[in-house]
Amino acid sequence: MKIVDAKVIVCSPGRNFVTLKLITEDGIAGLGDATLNGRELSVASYLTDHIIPLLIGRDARRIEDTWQYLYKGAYWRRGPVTMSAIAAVDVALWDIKAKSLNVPLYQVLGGASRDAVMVYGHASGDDVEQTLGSFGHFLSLGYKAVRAQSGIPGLNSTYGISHGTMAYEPAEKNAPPENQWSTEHYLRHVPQFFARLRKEFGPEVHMLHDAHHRLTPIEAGRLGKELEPFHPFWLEDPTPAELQESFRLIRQHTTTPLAVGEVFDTIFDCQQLIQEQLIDYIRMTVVHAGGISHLRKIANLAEIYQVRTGSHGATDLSPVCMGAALHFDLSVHNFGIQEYMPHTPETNSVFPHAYTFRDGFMHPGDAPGIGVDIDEPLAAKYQYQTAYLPINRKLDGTMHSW
Ligand code: GCO
Ligand code: MG
Repeated sequence: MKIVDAKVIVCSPGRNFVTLKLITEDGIAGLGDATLNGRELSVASYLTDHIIPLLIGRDARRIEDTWQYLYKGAYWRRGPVTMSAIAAVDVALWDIKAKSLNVPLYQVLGGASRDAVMVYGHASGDDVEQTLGSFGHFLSLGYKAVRAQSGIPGLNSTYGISHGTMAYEPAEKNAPPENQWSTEHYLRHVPQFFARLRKEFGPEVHMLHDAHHRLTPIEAGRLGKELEPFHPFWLEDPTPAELQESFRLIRQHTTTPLAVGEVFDTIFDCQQLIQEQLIDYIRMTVVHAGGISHLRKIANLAEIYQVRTGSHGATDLSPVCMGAALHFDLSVHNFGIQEYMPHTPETNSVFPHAYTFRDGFMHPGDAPGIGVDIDEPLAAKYQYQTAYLPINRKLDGTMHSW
């Protein structure tokens, strides 16, 4: 089953997406997401310039061999651009494999380990009252787990707060927006905010929070400890994780569960975090972590150490990634939770899909393959637009992690 054609489709139905489409000699088409927010064209060019010429004529059935060929064959290993490009090929090949067998992808991945996958939504607001309203709205939609981010008194902007009624969307056209940061303001605010949330919504709902890489380990230890009475499901990205051993310090101070990894791209980024049981959830997802093949190896390593998955699922991952992630989530034994931000109607019309949401849970559907398609003529109407993620500065102007 030879690959005879490949194309990279860049479109912007509200935000930018990069999609790889592979076609076999039997006419089966497979899709893979290759979107890297704010750096989309680099992955598109890596695919067009370096990968596609190597794929034409290869046997589409040899998924693992192709993965190794692209990973080892490049000599220059790892990195988000390389791994997103490899992921797109890998997912497209899994899509083709499952379509050629006429089954949904999860059946090829060992079958379903559960009936459906629990997802969490994103509540946010300029202040606590508004965030409580947004949280209640997610509960009324059936969500069993909700992430809560609120504006911080004294700061004119922060991570995770949407503009008006739009879902939170960090990428902005033309130049990077600038956010303001103060660790002191943040640490004073979040425990009170979580106390209000728990009081208002009772003990059952899972409450999540994203610190978005902004604290030092000891500050994260303090926050984790102060949140313990309110039983958060997880505290995400408490500190930047380049230094994996820094999580030891957080662990010494708190039993609040920790989730990390949306910016990681290979198993080597989380090996120590997993093997020393320094985290509870690994946040890596299909598109940025080398595809289904590599992510399954990460999940298998994590399973031995009782770490569960909690894949990234913001709107900057396309519906192609979301579909693939749901097949992964349904099949892997140590699934924990899946992030879910619904895409805009424009995005959904460009990417028709079989996955569904019901009562806080999602299912990838039973269409053959990953169950996500792309409407190419419609995609062509939405031209790429330069967009940047925000940057973050402390009140004195010092650059800080965003
Ligand atoms: C999350 C993430 C996102 C990222 C975004 C960057 O937990 O969903 O932190 O909001 O910031 O995906 O592109
Ligand atoms: Mg995050």
